[in-house]
Amino acid sequence: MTKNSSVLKFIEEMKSIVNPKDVVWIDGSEKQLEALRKTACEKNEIIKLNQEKLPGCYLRRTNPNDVARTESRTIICTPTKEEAGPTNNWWEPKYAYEKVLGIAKNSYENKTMYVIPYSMGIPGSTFAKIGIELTDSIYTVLNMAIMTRVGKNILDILGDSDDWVRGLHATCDVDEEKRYVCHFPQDKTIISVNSEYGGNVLLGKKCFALRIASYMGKKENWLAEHMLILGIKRPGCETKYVCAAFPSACGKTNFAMLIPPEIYRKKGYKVWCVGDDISWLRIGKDGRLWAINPENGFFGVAPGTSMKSNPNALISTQKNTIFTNVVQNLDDNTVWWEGLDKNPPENALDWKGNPWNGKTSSEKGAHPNSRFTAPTKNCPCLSPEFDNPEGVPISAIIFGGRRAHTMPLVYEALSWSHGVFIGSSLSSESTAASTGKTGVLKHNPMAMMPFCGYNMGDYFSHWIKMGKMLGKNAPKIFNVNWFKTNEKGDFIWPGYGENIRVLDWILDRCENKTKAKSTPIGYMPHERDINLEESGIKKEDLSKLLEVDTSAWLNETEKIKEFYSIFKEKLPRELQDELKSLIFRLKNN
Ligand code: GTP
Ligand code: SPV
Ligand code: MN
Repeated sequence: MTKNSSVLKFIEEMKSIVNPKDVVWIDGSEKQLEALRKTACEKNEIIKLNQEKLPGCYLRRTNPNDVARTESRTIICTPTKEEAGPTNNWWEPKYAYEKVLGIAKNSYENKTMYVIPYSMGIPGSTFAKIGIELTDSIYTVLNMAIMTRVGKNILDILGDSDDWVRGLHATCDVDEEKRYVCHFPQDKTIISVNSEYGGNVLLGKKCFALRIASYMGKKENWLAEHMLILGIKRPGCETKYVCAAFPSACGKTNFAMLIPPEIYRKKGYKVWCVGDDISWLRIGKDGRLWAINPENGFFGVAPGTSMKSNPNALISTQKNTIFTNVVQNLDDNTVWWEGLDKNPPENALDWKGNPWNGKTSSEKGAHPNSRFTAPTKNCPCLSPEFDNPEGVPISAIIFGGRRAHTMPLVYEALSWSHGVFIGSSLSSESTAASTGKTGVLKHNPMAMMPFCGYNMGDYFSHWIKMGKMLGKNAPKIFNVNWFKTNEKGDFIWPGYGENIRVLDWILDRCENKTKAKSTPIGYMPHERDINLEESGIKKEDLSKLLEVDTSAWLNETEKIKEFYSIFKEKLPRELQDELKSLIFRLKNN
């Protein structure tokens, strides 16, 4: 399919190690993909679902030891440990290549090597980047064909350039003790062994579009971020775009596809989804910050997705979708998960494939990190700008985490460097998106802790530098928290569609349409400026949501100080100063 010598050389090298029986190039045609689906069904790798109710949809059950990203086995391989920094696992590249290629050795024996040429971003556009993933897993091929733009045309665009990201995925024995996801930013190479789960093996996603791309962005003055992109049309205004970084399973897909409550819809509010997980941001010719979504599909959390919480996501999954680790309803061969509706199937198989009765079982039927892989094109609120290779201009950047206490519903940064401080000090309770205990409060700067491909201290400096380059065009920065709880442990804020009420205030601030209250932590809304019309939200609850508890915040600054200390001299002066100023403001309030 190509004469590109760097591509052919890489494939030959990898073939000599993993030893496949044959090589199949993925050309992107529906005919080839359909044949692969058929083969995967025959081998029981995927299950064809009810084609009348869910046309083009399939179910996959992964090995129960392989259901989420494995951060402890995700490694940045750079010549020095300092380049990877204190927040990443590090291996020396030579050691890493020997180790993981040793594990992959002969692992394709009697198997086919699939060669997937793909583009992150609109193929051929100035801001798109090309990758080639080699895999022995048809499930991975089928997912990549949804999540990225795959096919022969990508090789044509690449021509004889060697500017592309190399990827090898070897399923091996799905042995969790030998599972590694290695990144070599200097070599633009990713090697993943012993997993078949999403973020570990769909190499275009977190591995390339965040870890490798963040390293490229540092060198080339742009940003690769774990951010959704949405457009919001308000009555009498042109559509404005915002980016939001929330950690995994903290609400990006939901926010990106928000449906405003009726009172807002009647007034003419409408939200458009440009992306739900990853943004590539660069400074445009006009000096503003522009964002593209480099992906072509949604790899979304299934549990909790319903016609009530997120109809746009649910509708996106009704055709040409792959479901992973959800419940199979045996009555009509469809799927189910916790939170889909109040009517769990009684005659079903759980995510592990064991008989499961939703009415009587005390166990969950779907894995908490079960997912759907759905084409973006299915999304009813997909932005008309999704296919615009220039992307969209960004008016605001929003950070947010899952915080039961301390963090108010919304506040605004005093400046770009204060905004970088807010992003850098983000913490959030851990979720099922990664292996390990859930509900533990962890630092997660810019929601990028598991995804930054270089020293995070340098990453903070890069953010500061981008602000200087943007100057007066820099978007305003905000922080939100949908997850504050009351004494009973229930969420105070209703969330989902109601989040438009906060977004409305954010845009008013961007357009200088409303004054804010100065507080030690930043600008905050006056209570009267959050519109509670027809929300059922009580005034006293809003007060609770907008509370700033000085002693809790001083405690917070202690934790930030401790976290910052790991970066040593790499921590930018600006952030140290911001922390000092925050403490000063809190103490002198
Ligand atoms: P990744 O795909 O892992 O990056 O996750 P994500 O950030 O896209 O999160 P997603 O939108 O899938 O939401 C994850 C979980 O948070 C789901 O269980 C949602 O139901 C829940 N959630 C999302 N938005 C809100 C909200 O506004 N309020 C509350 N209380 N829960 C929410
Ligand atoms: C996340 O965990 O942030 C995801 C899912 O979006 S994964 O692709 O597995 O990273
Ligand atoms: Mn994500």
